[in-house]
Amino acid sequence: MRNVSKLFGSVVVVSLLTLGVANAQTVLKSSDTHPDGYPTVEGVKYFGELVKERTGGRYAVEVYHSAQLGEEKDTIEQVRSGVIELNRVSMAPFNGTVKETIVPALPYIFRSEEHMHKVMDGPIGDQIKAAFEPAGLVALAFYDAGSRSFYNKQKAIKSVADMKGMKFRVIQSDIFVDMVAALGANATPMPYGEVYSSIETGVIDGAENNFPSYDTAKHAEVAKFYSLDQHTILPEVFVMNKVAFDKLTPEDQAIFKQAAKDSVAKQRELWAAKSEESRANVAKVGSEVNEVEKQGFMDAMKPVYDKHVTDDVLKKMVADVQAVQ
Ligand code: GTR
Repeated sequence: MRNVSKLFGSVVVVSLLTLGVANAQTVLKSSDTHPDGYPTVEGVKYFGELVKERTGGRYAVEVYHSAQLGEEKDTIEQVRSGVIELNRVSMAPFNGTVKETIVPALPYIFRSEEHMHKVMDGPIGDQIKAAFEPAGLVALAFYDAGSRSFYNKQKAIKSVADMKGMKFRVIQSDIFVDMVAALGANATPMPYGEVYSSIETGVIDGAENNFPSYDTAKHAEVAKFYSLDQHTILPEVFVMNKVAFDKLTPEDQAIFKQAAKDSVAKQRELWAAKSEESRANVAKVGSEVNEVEKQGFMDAMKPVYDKHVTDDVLKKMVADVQAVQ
């Protein structure tokens, strides 16, 4: 009798499988350039857990970390065309396509991380999110990325004069190229995955990023001078393909949005911890961190604003950001 019911049980399972019940779960793919455990990867994983739980398992998220699906610019094309449904990337590569992303990418636009949070959590953040829709994307959340500073293999940069003639890799955005030029140095935009070997072989002297990236991408091993000019406090963006989002029921859309919102708090906590840990890690491999005469860097940025903040929408946004206390 026992064997019979066991057999019966497996018949039921097999027929459910053939009916497709076991396939009722939709798995959404998400990309990230960072390794497993990095705060952005963990933020999206947490989003996925919440979505799974709150949809009763109808949706799940699989995060392809460590640039398994390609470099950031390529994965942006993948999520725009719907090859993948989700993506966590920097906003800098969107500067040419989603004009409103220029504002948070401007050097020294934010006075502090608190100022950035206030702006991005409020109406200006909503305005930037809405601007992703014409590009075929729904911006679900902004995640923390600390501040970006220059690091290189030659010397400690203490003032703008020290930047002269140096070669830096920048993230793929014209704003960053123009910022480096305004500081008297040369910028080479290139994919993140090529930075380590380019510094090692001397194609470039260094790059610019936050502590967790400098640490986890091992750039500290090849460029030991990290100079705290803190030129940008540019948050990350977590996006979804708009066609895929529009296919969700209104109830599920609300679940996705709330889960994304809830994942922000989690990511911020993880970010704060990782920033400290990374600062300690880079010191262990011999990195030297120094303060910078920041006012000189700020004063040099006027041409960048003049060139990129051209129309009334952007001018108003910049004034609005500056007015946020
Ligand atoms: C990191 C960011 C990545 C990537 C990288 C880069 O701070 O989290 O998404 O944009 O910088 O410089 O390419």
